[in-house]
Amino acid sequence: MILVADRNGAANNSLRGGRKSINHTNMKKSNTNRSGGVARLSVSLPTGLVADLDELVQAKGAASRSGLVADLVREAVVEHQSRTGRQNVAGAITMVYDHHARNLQAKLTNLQHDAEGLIVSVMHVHLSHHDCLEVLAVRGAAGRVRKLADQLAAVRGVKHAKLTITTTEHQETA
Ligand code: NI
Repeated sequence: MILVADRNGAANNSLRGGRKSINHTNMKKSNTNRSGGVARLSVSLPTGLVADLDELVQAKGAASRSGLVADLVREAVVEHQSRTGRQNVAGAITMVYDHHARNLQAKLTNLQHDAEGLIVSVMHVHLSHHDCLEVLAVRGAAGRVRKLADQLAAVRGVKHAKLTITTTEHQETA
């Protein structure tokens, strides 16, 4: 199969386990810069995974295999960059907590005040008698965003906390 990627080797991390290889010899040197242009490369995937990929293309209504693979690669790149700490990211921290837990509200409030500048918006939903759902829209250095999410998740009484991130840097879409 043929897929399109904008970075040499980036596709390596995007697909789930199993055999895979990327034939770099098909990459044109002139197309390996990170902005603009399209590079063609061939990859080898287990047959079953190709069938899964095609099903996913259909299910998601993606324009092509290339478009879907490019999306998966971008997701993996953003995820990777978010661990380096330097990249600016935007995203949401979604959490559910029992507001009856001792000192929980005060701890969460303190952490959010300490993360000055990171939180741009907060939505609070009283889910049930016990549980609250809170969604924090965040923007800033990846390391700080991730640290805040980890700190909130660690507070006793927080049942679930998940950080979803995207990039704030403009990217060409294939
Ligand atoms: Ni509430």
